[in-house]
Amino acid sequence: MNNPTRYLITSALPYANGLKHIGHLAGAYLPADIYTRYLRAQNREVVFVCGSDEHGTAIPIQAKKEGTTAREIIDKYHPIIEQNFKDLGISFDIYHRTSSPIHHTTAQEFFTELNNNGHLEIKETEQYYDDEAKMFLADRFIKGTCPNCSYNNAFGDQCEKCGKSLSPEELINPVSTLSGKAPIKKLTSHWYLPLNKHEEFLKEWVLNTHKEDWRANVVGNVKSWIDAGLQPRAVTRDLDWGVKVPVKTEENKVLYVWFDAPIGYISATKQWALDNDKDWKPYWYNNDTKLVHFIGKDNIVFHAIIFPVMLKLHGNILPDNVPSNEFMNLEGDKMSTSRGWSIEMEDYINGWIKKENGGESMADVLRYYLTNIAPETKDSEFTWKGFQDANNSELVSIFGNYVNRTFVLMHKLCGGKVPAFHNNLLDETDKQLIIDIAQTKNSVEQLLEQYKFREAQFEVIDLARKANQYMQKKEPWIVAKTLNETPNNQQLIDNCMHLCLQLTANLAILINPFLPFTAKKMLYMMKVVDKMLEWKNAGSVKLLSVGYSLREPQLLFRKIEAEEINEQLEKLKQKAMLGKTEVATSEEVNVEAELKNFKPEIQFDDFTKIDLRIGTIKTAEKVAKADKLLKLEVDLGSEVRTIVSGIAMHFTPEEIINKQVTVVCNLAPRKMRGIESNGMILMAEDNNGKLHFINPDNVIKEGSSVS
Ligand code: B3M
Ligand code: ZN
Repeated sequence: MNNPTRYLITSALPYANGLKHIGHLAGAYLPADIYTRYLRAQNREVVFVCGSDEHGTAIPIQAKKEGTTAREIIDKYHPIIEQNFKDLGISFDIYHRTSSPIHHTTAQEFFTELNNNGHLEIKETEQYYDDEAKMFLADRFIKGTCPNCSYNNAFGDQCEKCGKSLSPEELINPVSTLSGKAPIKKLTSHWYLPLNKHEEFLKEWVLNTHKEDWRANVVGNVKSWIDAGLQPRAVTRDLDWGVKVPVKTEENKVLYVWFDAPIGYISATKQWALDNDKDWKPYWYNNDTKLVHFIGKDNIVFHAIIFPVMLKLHGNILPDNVPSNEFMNLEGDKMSTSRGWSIEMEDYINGWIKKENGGESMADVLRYYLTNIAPETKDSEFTWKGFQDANNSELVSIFGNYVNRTFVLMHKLCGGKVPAFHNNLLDETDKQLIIDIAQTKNSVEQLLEQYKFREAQFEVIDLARKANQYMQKKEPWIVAKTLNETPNNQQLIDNCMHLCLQLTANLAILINPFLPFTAKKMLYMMKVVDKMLEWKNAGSVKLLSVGYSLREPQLLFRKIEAEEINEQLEKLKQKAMLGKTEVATSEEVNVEAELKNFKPEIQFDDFTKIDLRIGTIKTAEKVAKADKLLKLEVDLGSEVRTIVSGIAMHFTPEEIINKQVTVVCNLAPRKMRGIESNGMILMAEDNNGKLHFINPDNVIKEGSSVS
């Protein structure tokens, strides 16, 4: 679209069910941020929206894992993810939540309008039902044997072993993860979006209109869905967590998460407009709005097929582009938080940014490397060695080194001021540099408009590379040695430094969308205001005025040592080991596998280090604001200990008074919710996830040791 009046940029809404890793960052957030920062520098009207996706079965499943409620899960992860994005310089205009009332009403109104206008169909089907939990089972709540690879722990919607998409009906020996029992089939009715009726529209719109300007992977993905034959998609679910279906029904029905989540872009825009006294409607209804959805590869069908059909039926505008990346692997393997093979944004922030003074520059280093290896057309790979190399041999040696040298020399040879420029002494090398500056601006601009972030960033670094070569060729420090021998020498030095400084100002403008923290530092060094970063200034060599005095240089990037990289590799390995045990002990994995997997052998001495004693629970009370915790006073004969135990979901305080328990007495004290816990109660877990105390068959003296 040429010359839109306004831009609406969206990044996929991450599920607020856990930390997000740098592969997510590289896919849907960093490129969107670069694009938005570039548009803002152009003074275009732009709103950049995102927020937490707080519905779907991902949330209650995580709640079950953490022994808490869905509400607690979203309230825990939403603010963490929001802060992580901030720390990495992702500049959303709003980071909204799909649990907000404005989202619920927006999604309900959307559904009602489609339903009232006859765009949805109701169908009755048989679905799996857990007769014990009295609940229809969402796909993720059913497990069984994969028909494809015989893995006996496949989910109802996908086998994580072989990757095949499944429907619950295909599973062999399905089991409900809620009760552990085989589910029964029961009739239920749902609303469907008949995608099959919109095939012609999709063919024309994606495969024809956007054949050239959308990325090949997106067009290809849409084509394969269409070729396979589009089917009606259920847009409601039997579940009690989500946006309630705004029609009276017998069961608890909610909108399917993939129906409500993209509407989250609309509700976020509404909230942004309310907060900023703006009108949201033009963003979703006017044809002169350019809507761009930045997403990860596995979200293509939702943003390029399903949501556009919904938007069309609802009378909204359609996205102008849906840039989607391929996957970013990590050190030779697929990134996965659950397997521990990942670098969480939180980890990176704690390990690199918060650790050192001026650590924001480490946010830029990550941004730089992720863009450098952006999987725009094919899968790519993050390696810590690659990260180190990109920093040391590009950011430090090329960009940082150039800016630093320019400032040091300007202070040394030109009195700390922007020197005059003598046109009469302009030579071919100078002329070429001036051309390079203007050309870089144009090519960066063109590449950004085409969502080619990796190449665009390369152009900026390439300009710094050329600048280094220019300086190397001019050697002003050598010229300075013979200052009095040739009459023009100071003027030649001035010309060189003048151009080098103008080029530095250009670098600040051009790097700003990619490395905003670095651009800020450069502004400080040049003693200029934010306005200088306006895109229209790029390409010019008249940005800094003659005679203006500039600050001392600041270090833009520091070298990364081999030890730091080895430390990260070690960390990753350890996390992967922990990740594996976590997966193996989570309730999601079948009990059989868990029973078979004994821990590695230990020596008798290791065992005798643990001081196990019998105690009696004297008092028990709930811990405020912690659904899982009980605070216990446990009599151990010689003393009474305070122990905080995560058993509140399994026992009421009253029912456990005077129970005998086995206590690990010499465990280091730990603070939980501000209460110091001095020991741990041993529990056994049965097939249904219910906890049981380990106690003697007859009441015995408190403090008796267990061995
Ligand atoms: N939460 C899936 C994901 O995080 C989903 C995206 C919603 S975008 C409207 O991959
Ligand atoms: Zn399989």
